[in-house]
Amino acid sequence: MSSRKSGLGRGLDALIPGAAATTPIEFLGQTPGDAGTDIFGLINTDGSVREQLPVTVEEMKALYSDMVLARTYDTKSIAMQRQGRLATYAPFRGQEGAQIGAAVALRSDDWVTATYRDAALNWRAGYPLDLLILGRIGDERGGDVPHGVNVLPPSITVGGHMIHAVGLSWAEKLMGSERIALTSFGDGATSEGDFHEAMNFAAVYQTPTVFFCQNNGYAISYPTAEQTRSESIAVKAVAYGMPGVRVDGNDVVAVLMTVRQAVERARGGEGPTLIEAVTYRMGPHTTADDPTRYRESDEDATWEERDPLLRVLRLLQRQGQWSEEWQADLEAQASDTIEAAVEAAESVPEPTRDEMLGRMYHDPIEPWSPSGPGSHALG
Ligand SMILES: Cc1ncc(C[n+]2csc(CCOP(=O)(O)OP(=O)(O)O)c2C)c(N)n1
Ligand SMILES: [Mg+2]
Repeated sequence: MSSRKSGLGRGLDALIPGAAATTPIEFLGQTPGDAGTDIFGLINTDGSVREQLPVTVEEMKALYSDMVLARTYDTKSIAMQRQGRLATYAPFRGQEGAQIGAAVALRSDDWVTATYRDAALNWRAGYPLDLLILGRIGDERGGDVPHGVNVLPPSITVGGHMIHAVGLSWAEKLMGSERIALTSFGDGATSEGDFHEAMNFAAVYQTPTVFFCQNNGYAISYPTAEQTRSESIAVKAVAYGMPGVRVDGNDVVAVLMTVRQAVERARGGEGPTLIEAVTYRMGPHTTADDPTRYRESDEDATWEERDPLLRVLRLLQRQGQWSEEWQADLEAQASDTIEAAVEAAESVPEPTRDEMLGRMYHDPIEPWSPSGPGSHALG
């Protein structure tokens, strides 16, 4: 860990009762020479902590509970896909710490634009679970986000949603509101033109945007090391004129602190930040992928030990805050919540032909016939 002190982190000290904690802001405002290689982290894999954490025991338990729900959702979704009840599914096992930490740092009316792999982030930011599931069933009404939930439907297009976050946050800035936007994307998305356009525009116009990259090691089968010649993803921020920070994406508290600081900068009119959460996709790219074809066999074991849930479980055990009964309760509650959401999603009647076409065209096409106008849309 770096011992550099930028002095920019003083504002955060108030959030750390009695602690002189290192803050992620130390990694912000780096110079091109040393940018983006240090990783900010607070919780070790054995559950010991490097410094006093800026969260209470209750908050820690709530973060753990959210991660348990996220993992239960992931496991259930894979099973449902295997049963033919969901379309292709993109697992996020191993990324729960990054996603929950980021979402918890937001205000409920902040904007979120995220990906097909961000179910936990989207859910924790307010997207109803049953609609997430409905979307995975293949029903586009899963994208009908309720009024007041400022989370866009998950983007399947890699990188496309980053520019939406910049536009939304720019609009909020022009309207003089305090709302900010967080956009979540993968390491592979940084090779898309949209990433560069979004980063440049956000920096030039100082939009209140948080760029949250989950570097999970791969873009499908393509390793991050071959995705870019940059030393890291975070270092790319330097060229655009915004701070870039690298954080242990499997450390939910470190992610929470880092995103919180970036959010505070954005809300305070200091512009965008790029965060690289270093993590690992423990499962396949999607349920249609076989990662054994492109991964080293010992890689998974290394990352099993860095599991974001395991280290918090160990931390709670060290503090005498964990028991088997509590764990069983959490899992049972998570399972009930997810079963209820699945039931809600599966009880939505199938859309009629008119409903499907009505959502596709502004002016409904009548009479519709297999060879008539608009028929190409189904071809
Ligand atoms: C514009 C576009 N190009 C290609 C694809 C096909 N595709 C789907 S996921 C993916 C890899 C994305 O990798 P990354 O950004 O690291 O996200 P991850 O899947 O690892 O979460 C690709 C190339 C797509 N969906 N959209
Ligand atoms: Mg990736």
